[in-house]
Amino acid sequence: MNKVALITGVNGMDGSHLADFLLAKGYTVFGLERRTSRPNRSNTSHLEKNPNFHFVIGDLADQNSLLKALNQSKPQEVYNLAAQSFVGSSWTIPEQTSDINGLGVLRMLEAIREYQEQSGERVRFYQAATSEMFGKMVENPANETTPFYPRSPYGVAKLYGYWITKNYRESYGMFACSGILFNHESERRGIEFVTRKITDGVAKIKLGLESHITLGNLDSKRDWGYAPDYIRGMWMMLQADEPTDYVMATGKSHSVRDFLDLAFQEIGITDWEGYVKHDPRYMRPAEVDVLRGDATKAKEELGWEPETSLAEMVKIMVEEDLRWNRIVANQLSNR
Ligand code: G4F
Repeated sequence: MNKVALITGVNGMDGSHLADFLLAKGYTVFGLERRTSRPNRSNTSHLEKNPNFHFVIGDLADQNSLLKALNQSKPQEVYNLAAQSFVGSSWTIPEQTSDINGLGVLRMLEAIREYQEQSGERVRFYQAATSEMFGKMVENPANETTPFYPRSPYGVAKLYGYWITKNYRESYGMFACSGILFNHESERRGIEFVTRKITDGVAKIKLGLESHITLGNLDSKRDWGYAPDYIRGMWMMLQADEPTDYVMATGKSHSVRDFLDLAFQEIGITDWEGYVKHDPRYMRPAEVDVLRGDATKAKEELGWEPETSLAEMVKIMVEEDLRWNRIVANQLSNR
């Protein structure tokens, strides 16, 4: 019998890559999406006709909808990737961020507990935790024993999700674990995140569609990896003999400036300063200055390692944004 997985947040970058990954492994995949008047399926429209993939309606704000989704899909594995994922917005909508990123995890764990009791089946649960929980970085690089110091409502809410997952593992013996993933990006990244904002902006500059990119803090540093590498790590965590938490990271930290260097290099520009403007609107009330992770535990226990370098990832992202912007520009000029 093929395995069945339920993914929350399936329309996001991670959710859509994970659906592709699990389908290629022969899983039947159910993707939870919220009811909206217009579903946001730009990352998942290619799955609509796949007979092994099914959308299911549900919401992390509605526990009963989660139980229904579990009963409908009957999964062996649940990947909780749904979240208010943009750190910057967590100061504007702190309560909604806390509800979904914090209490939403509790609702899913409770729904799984009830589903397990009713059906007699066992479910393995993956929680998308984050390096934002390290925030001020008490220790550099950070590993699974580093104390947390979140710097945003987003980070604080994710910390609740992390602790409640650990607590349900210890309280009820659930196979529940958190992946403490450092920044990971791809060509499917939302345009509001700095990496995609840069690669899309660079592509538009190359095609003469824009004259500049407007950004905030160029000095902050992140440990950036390629999302499909991290998706593989999520799956490996749920195949382990015992549930536990893992840091996943490249171990290397680069500034936003370094990212700009690499992206502009892809279009043959080395002196990019004149193409980048500053706007204080993109500065945050509290910044995470630097993030860098130590993934030794994941390497030793799971055999997980990132395979794609930052330069390779930037190349993929710029090429995809060039391709996409060309299509849009052609469509507009043919009108
Ligand atoms: O791309 P970002 O918005 O990502 P951030 O805040 O690091 O969060 C991402 O990674 C986390 C893991 O550590 C995830 F949990 C989270 O869900 C998300 O995936 O910003 C990166 C850095 C920040 O320091 C920000 O201040 O880039 C800086 N930045 C400078 N100018 C900008 C901009 N960020 C954005 N989004 N837009 C700018 O114009």
